[in-house]
Amino acid sequence: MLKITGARVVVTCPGRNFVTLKIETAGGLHGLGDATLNGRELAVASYLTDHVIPNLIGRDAHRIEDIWQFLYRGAYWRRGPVTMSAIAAVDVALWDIKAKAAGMPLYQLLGGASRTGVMVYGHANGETVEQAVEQALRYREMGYKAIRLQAGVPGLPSTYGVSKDKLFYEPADAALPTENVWSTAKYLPTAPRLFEAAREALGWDVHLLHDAHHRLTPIEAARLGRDLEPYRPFWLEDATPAENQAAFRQIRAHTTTPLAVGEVFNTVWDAKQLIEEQLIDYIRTTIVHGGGISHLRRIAHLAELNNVKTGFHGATDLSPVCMGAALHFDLWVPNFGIQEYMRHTPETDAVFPHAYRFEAGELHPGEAAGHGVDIDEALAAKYPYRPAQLPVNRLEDGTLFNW
Ligand code: KDG
Ligand code: MG
Repeated sequence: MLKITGARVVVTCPGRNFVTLKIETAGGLHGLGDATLNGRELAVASYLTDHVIPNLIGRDAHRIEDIWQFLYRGAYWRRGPVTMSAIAAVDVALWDIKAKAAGMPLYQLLGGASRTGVMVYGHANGETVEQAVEQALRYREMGYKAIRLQAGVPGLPSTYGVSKDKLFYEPADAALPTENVWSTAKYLPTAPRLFEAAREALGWDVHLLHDAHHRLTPIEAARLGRDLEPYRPFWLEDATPAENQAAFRQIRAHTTTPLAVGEVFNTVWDAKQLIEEQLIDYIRTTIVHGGGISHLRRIAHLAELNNVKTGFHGATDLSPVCMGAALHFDLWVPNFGIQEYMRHTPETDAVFPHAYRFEAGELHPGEAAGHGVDIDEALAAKYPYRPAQLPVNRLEDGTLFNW
């Protein structure tokens, strides 16, 4: 029995908001879990403080599965991003504690390393195709083996994935949502042009990825997938909104471009049909939004049976605590594909000292006991919460669209 004696939520904003759960035990060990849900941070903080923490005190920190089931089944109201992010925070903090108690890095508890490092992809973007390709060349110089490419769309004032600050893209940029304008007709020819220019400049010895960010219909996505085929993309991500899982049948039927989806999913139920019908190639749901290590493990096993690999979401709104846990998972999981790695700012890295490191296009979780990520609470307190929401998107005639 390793008694949980305390738990609290730390909200901090070292450049962007992060919600972190800290669980303390009688033995003096503590564990951390990320609970950040971009633009809706305080909802998860309240869910944890008001409804979860009172249920944790006095329980045995070693009974991770029982606590997971208690929080999932016991709430009666299942699933959803707020609930599942809160459960994930508890789950990851408990895995952190268990691994610390064992004196082992977390990946050893999961089954040990399946590889020597975790291949990551970085984000190259620019207002124009030329600028995006220039950035891609910089990423290759930094050692990246895989690069996501996003470029501005001629005729649109701004678009998803294009930022002024080239290393730290942060879309949640205002207390009330920024309004963007979208035109699929203007966008569709730009991605193939971008990939053509990138292959010319970078050659074929680097993986290239692209995110359509939920903006296409299945038939538009099918056409884009076909147009990208000559450039052999590693994946086309979030081609179409995925609440309608069967919609991916149409895309799949028309293109051999690999498909990735799932960063907004919360449970295996969001992806069951996509995985079982082998409609996708990569599942992007990651630790914090998908119920933690205990639930991601179930998703990954189902995916493995159906030739689907992992490709975890790793944007800056997933804290270093999530990244640390994800890297241990990535190092172990047999059907690993790739890990997204958008760098955090130096301020964020200082608040969350971590054992993981980047080297030659790969991340390694390090050998510290637990998941290897801690929080400097005194420093965190210097960065109070600032309201920030993600943008919304409208079509040129004003119709509200997907962002
Ligand atoms: O909070 C939303 C971001 O994490 C998301 O827009 C980033 O699509 C994204 C990606 O692939 O990193
Ligand atoms: Mg994405």
